[in-house]
Amino acid sequence: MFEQIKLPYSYDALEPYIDALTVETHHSKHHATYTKAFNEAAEKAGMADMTAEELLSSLDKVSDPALKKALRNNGGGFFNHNLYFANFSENPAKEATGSLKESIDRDFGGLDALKAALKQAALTQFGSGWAWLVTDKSGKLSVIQSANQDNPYSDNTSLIPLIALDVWEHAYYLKYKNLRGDYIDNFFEVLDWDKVKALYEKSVG
Ligand code: MN3
Repeated sequence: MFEQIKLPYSYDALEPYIDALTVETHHSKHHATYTKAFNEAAEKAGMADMTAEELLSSLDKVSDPALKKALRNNGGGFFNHNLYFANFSENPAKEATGSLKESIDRDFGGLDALKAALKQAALTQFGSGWAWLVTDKSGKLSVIQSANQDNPYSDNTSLIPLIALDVWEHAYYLKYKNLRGDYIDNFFEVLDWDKVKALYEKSVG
C-alpha cells in the first residue's frame, strides 16, 4: 500500500510563498487522486509489494500498454509529490551545509548558481512537468527536467532525486497565474536545505 505523505506542517504554513488553498488542493485532491489510482494499478499489475522506486524502474516489464501508462503517470504523481511536499518546512534551513554544500560548490559553483540552474530548467520545461536536482551514486549533482509525471526512475536513469520542483499549473496558478518564475523564486523561500542534505547523505551512502 503506497501511502501519501502526511504533511509535517499545516496547509497555511507556507504562506505567503505557497498559498493555503493551493497546498490543500494540491495535497488533498491532486496528490490523493494519483495515490489512489497508483495503488489500484499496482494491485492490478501484481507489483504492490515493490517500493515506488523499484516499480517505476521496472515499467519495461509491464506488457499491457494501458496499465504501464497508468503506473507511469500515477506512480510518478505519487512519488514526485511525496518528495515535493517533504522538502518544505515552516522554518526552512536557507543554506546548504556539510557534504551537500561542498558538492554544490564543486558541481555548480555555489548555491545561487544551483538555484539559477534549477529555475532555468523549471522555466523551460514546456507544458506540465518537473525540474529536478539529482545525484548519481558517487555524489555528483546535476539538474534535469521531466515531462508530465515522469521522474528519474520512470525515465530509466540511475539518478536519485533530491529536489522535485513541480511546474504543473496546479502547483501555482491560483496565486501566480501565468507567472511561473515568481512561483519558482518563492519555492526556494520554503525549501528546507537540511531535508535535501539528509536525503543526499542517505543517497550517496
Ligand atoms: Mn503537482
